Amino acid sequence: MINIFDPDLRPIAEKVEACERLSFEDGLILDATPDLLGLGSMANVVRERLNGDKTYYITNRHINHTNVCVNSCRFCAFSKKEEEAGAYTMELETVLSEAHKYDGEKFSEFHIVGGLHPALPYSYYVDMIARLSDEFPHVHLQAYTAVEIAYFSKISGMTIRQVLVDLKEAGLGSLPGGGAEIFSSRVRKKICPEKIDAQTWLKTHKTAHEAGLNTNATMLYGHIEAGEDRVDHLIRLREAQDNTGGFLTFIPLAFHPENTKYEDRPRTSGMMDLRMISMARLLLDNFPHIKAFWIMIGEKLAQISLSFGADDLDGTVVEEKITHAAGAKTDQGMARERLEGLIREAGRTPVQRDTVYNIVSV
Ligand code: V47
Ligand code: SF4
Repeated sequence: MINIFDPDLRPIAEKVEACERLSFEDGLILDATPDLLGLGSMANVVRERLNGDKTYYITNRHINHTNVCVNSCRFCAFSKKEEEAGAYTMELETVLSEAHKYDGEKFSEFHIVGGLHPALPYSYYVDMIARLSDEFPHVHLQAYTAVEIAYFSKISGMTIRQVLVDLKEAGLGSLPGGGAEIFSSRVRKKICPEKIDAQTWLKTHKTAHEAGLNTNATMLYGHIEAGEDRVDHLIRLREAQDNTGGFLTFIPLAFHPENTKYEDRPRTSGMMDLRMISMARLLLDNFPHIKAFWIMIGEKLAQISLSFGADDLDGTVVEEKITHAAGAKTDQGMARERLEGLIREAGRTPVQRDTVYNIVSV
């Protein structure tokens, strides 16, 4: 049942009940409505239609091999220049020993992303995947954002397709969803002028899907973007998914301003965090999953988001550096038992999944 007090939401609720696709204009209404509960209950209808009361989580470990980056995105507190204090780059031996650090935890995924290093050779990235794949044949390697893949293509002189095929042959399992930020070129030019444009991000994911690699998608919100930029971003992702069907999940990323060029901006509100999850669930009708990344929005809101459209909390993570560099107050990782407890308390059924949503245990 959908309870709505904003009359502008009623025609949208009728479409949701009839399983009709929402338009750009509908998206603008969702982005502006004060009726968060109306919005959330519509998103919950879709969430339960697609995923019942299941809530997915994964036992994963994040590894960031370097924070050195040739780009200087204005929203990023993680990256450093090579000579700057706090800059680090792991030797491959260190990446391997990091991966072994919690042996016995039975991770099903390593999530690996890093900066665009000015000097590391292309072989470093392929060897990292090959060696991890050799030592951890049962762990799925979700590594390198589209931004990194495009950079590898630049430094190696190979096409994006060749890079993806090469990495897949070495053992790459899928691509994470980072680097999408906001597709609007007006905003992108301001917040990350050196980063690949939206077309290149989308083309890299399309090429990955064609090469048999699934990928995720994200949107960084709560900085200088407007409502129409958020709706535009989601609709462009929906079109991309219509073409290839290779996206697994969408993750809205709440901007953290500390230690960034936008430090004077407030953090996102609870209203906005829940609105992004609900809006994504309603507009991305062809995405099987919407992930509430508990690291970014906090355990408490992530738990509530399970009734506002989200069906996935991501995972144990162990060590998160990117959002914590920008002032995240959450823990860096969470025990599997705690994740399960949060899900159960929210009235949902915890389902342990692997990266591509095969069920590991219920
Ligand atoms: O692309 C950078 C974002 C992303 C900040 O695929 C920031 O399952 C908030 O994409 N405040 C990398 N966000 C992380 C990422 C991700 C995370 C979890 C799961 C998955 C997945 C992907 O982090 C970057 C950028 O959009 N980011 N700085 C910041 N200050
Ligand atoms: Fe580099 Fe990525 Fe940070 Fe941009 S967001 S500065 S590309 S590490």
